Amino acid sequence: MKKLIQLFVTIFLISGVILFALNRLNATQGYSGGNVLNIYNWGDYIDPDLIDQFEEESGIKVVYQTFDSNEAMLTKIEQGGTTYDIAVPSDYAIAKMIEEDLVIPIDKSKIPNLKHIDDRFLDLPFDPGNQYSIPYFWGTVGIVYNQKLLDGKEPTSWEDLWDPAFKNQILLADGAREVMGMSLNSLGYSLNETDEDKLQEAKANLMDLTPNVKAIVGDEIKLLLANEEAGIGVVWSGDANEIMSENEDLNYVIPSEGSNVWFDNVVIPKTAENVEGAHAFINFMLRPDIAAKNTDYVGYSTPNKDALKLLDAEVREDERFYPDKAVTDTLEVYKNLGKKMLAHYNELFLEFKMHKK
Ligand code: N2P
Repeated sequence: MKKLIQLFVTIFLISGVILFALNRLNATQGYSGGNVLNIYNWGDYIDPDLIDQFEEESGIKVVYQTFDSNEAMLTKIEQGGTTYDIAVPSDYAIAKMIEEDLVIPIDKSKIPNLKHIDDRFLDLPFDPGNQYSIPYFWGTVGIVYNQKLLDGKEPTSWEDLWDPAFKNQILLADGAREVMGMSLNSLGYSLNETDEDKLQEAKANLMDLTPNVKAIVGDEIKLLLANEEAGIGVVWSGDANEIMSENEDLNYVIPSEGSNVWFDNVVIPKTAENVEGAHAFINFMLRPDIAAKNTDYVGYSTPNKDALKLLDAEVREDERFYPDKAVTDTLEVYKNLGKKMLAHYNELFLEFKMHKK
């Protein structure tokens, strides 16, 4: 009898393991059966508790995958073979996706919570009338630095990063527009420059930065900076904000030459198989209590005016992350430069990366 019970228990455990493994396999391949929502988002860009909460409230199972640059996300969606219901590109990437017919219009009647978004984040040039995209977070590109590691030298401009005193101190976010933009801005050019001579000058300028560059990295940049592996990082504002709460020697500055202001919006890719679920998710994320919790977790700036009211004054009034007009006037949005020019930016960035290695 005892043997029989043991046998049953063993069979039960083995089938459990097999079921679990099958489930994982489905998840990693973008499972599309049942009521499932496939989300493709930037890394570290949602409070994981909110995924659980959405699953519980909606009965929809979320399958979640991440990327760490617009270029990586675009390449994957352009290649096809994906069934994402939700993606979160930035401004210029949204314009490109609209142009390439990769996204579907949003049915606003299913997004009543859109009323919580501040008007200044609606109807922006990359998606007039928000036909295809709904605001998620916004922010800047800037410099996070560790006062303790830099012997009292505090960078305030892009140009400062070329100072030989910062040898092997800089970590760069792995994005072509971000790094090329930094170099163009440091030379006094627009980060949307298309003049070939100026682009070559910007690349040569990056080559000159090589001795100061420790590495070009993805989401691990936060951990490396928080652990004081480098004194300086060129990062997106919210990533700086998040690590600043863990290490009080860190500070964030928007460089004096100007920089990039970006807007990340939620879109529904054309390949979506759960359009209904995608609308439910977008509406859920716009609820002020949910958006506030998400903002607290990720550290980025929220376009949701009613969520903002729920945050501590200390957060809302921090001008490094909610800069005033005088600063935002110095900032540029990346333009959609077209397929060819974007490929050229990628190439120049790659040449710099190869040189760096
Ligand atoms: C999140 C990255 C935010 C994206 N780790 C900037 N567009």
